[in-house]
Amino acid sequence: MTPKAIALLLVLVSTAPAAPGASRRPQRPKHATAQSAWAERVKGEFLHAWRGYEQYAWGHDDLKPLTKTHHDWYGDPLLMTPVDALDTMVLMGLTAEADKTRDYIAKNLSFDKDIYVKNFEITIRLLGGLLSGYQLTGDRRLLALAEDLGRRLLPVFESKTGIPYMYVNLKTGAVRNPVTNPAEAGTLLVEFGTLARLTGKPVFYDKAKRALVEVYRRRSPIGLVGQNVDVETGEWTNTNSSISAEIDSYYEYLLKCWLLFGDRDCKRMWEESIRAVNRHLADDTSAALWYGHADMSTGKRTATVFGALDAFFPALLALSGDLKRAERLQVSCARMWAVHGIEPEELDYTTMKVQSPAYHLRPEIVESAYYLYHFTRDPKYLRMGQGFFEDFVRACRTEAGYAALKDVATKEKLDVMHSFLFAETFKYYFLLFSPPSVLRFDEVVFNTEAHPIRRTW
Ligand code: DMJ
Repeated sequence: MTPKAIALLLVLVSTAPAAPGASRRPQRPKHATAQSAWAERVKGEFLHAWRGYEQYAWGHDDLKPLTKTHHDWYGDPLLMTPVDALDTMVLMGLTAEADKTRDYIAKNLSFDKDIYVKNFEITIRLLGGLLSGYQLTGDRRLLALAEDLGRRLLPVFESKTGIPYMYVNLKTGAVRNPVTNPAEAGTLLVEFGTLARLTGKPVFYDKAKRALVEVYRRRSPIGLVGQNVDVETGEWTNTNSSISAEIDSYYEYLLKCWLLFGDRDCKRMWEESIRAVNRHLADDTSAALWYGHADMSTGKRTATVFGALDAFFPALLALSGDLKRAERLQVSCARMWAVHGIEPEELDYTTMKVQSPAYHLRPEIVESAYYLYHFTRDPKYLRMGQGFFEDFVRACRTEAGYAALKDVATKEKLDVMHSFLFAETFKYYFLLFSPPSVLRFDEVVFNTEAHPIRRTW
């Protein structure tokens, strides 16, 4: 072949459409390009809210997005928003913002304060955020802060039953509020267990594990737990059972602690619990699947309510391998969202009438879309997430950030922007639209505040 013919052949080969299966330069499928545009949009909205926080509330816990002022949970700031936001910035590749925030936390966050704090909230947001921040960046100052915090929280477990008190004073170790609930007592082991593994101090694991087991031990003969328990007497003070607020993430941690630590007690407790939940709380008709409330001893239905918080359950079912129930329940969650074009805190699923009209910028329904997309790769979950995101931006965006809604029907806003907007809501939207390489799902377990904990110690 002449050199001219060879040149012509090369031109033809390089411009010809690739044969099916041919391995020319790997091309991103069209829908992947569209997805990455969505991920960029989410990042842009995250930055919009973050700039509002930086401008009006820097150094404080939360931004008040309507009055453009700040809010501190306990008077003295604990940097709720920066700690909750840090790992999302790292995952989004916002390096300058992440470095500045990490350095600010390391230099300014102190737990040496004479304040009573809610153990559960501080654990899932701050302990979880510091631990995942440490794992993602290798900054040992974050681990040192986590260990200091963990040590100050430990007195909560000093009850007669081992079930933790709700509040602890960070300086004195004094505890208060003996009536707690399964979620607050049982959503600690992912964080305390990780702290134990990373510091080599088993006390953190042992105390939080005992708390989880002590709640489980008090289940009724039909396998359900109640809503409130006295940590001193071990008696239930409210026997209403559900997967809703005050119980929800107790179930989440039974499964996740098996997956994260390989703890076989957690596996057994999860398997027995989910059987009881599906038997007594599921409202399973041919038309739809919901989960209602029931008396923990008799299983008698006490309420047919479901809400924004309950929308974490499709994700949990999917993670446990029950994709069938997970997909059916997500259909119900999407119907709940569709009633007013954004989900209410609670509705009655038999009438679809709203019972509690607020929307607090919650992430759970997006979390479930992300898990379901991960497990099924069905593009309908991408479309679902896109629809949620459009509605969310339209209803909640403000000049300075994002605001919760007082009423999903009127879309009237509240002067509140919870830190989980950064930790969870934006993160799950971003991960839903991002390629799996941004975060290898199988290598992490998310704590209940969406802080990814890597399964290597
Ligand atoms: C978060 O703090 C956590 O996800 C918690 O488990 C439930 N509530 C909020 C988000 O809705």
